[in-house]
Amino acid sequence: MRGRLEIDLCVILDRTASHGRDLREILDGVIAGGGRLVQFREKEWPSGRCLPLLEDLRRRAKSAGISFVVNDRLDLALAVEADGFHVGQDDLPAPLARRLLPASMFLGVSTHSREQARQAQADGADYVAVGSVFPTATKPEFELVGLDLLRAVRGEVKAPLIAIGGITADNAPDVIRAGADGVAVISAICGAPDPAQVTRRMLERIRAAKAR
Ligand code: TZP
Ligand code: MG
Repeated sequence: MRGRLEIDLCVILDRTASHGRDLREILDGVIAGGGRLVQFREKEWPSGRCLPLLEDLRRRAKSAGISFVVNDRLDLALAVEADGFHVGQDDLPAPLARRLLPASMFLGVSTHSREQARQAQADGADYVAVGSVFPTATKPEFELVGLDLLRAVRGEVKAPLIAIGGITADNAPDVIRAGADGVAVISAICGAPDPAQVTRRMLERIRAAKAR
């Protein structure tokens, strides 16, 4: 079955947030900074166009021994034998995804309400993402849920919780204190001049908040 995911920090590799920089370069920085989990997210390119880049990213992640998740695109997740697959509320329904995935593959589900988070857990999600916790420019149609929803979901859902949306090294400790097990970030790292340095700093701050 599935092993264990280290979810302190999930860095989402998103081409449009990387301002023309190669995602390989960003992934190398994340690995150098100690990142243990990345997700590939591509909302525009068709699958065939993604594949050479995705295969390279997957290879790099594997040789560094870190976990690799693919957002929304089941064909691509299966093609590169990703460690996990992530769906949003408008993507493939989680129970169907769970049924189509090999038992060894993790399933993550994005949620924006208590009901959705409870449902994601019931549907077999290995982790539940909650957001957008803070305002973000990365996802134009984001639903702002705030730290209050995170606290409420924490009280009702035992599955690991990943907070997403507008998270930075500065506010990550607040998110952990509100009950998240980890955070997912796009712009804070894909848009940073030095992704390795921000990865390192975020991990330090998250781990310090958890230790308290
Ligand atoms: N889901 C909820 S908010 C969000 C997604 C994919 C975008 C997060 O991006 P950023 O740049 O870390 O705010
Ligand atoms: Mg989606």
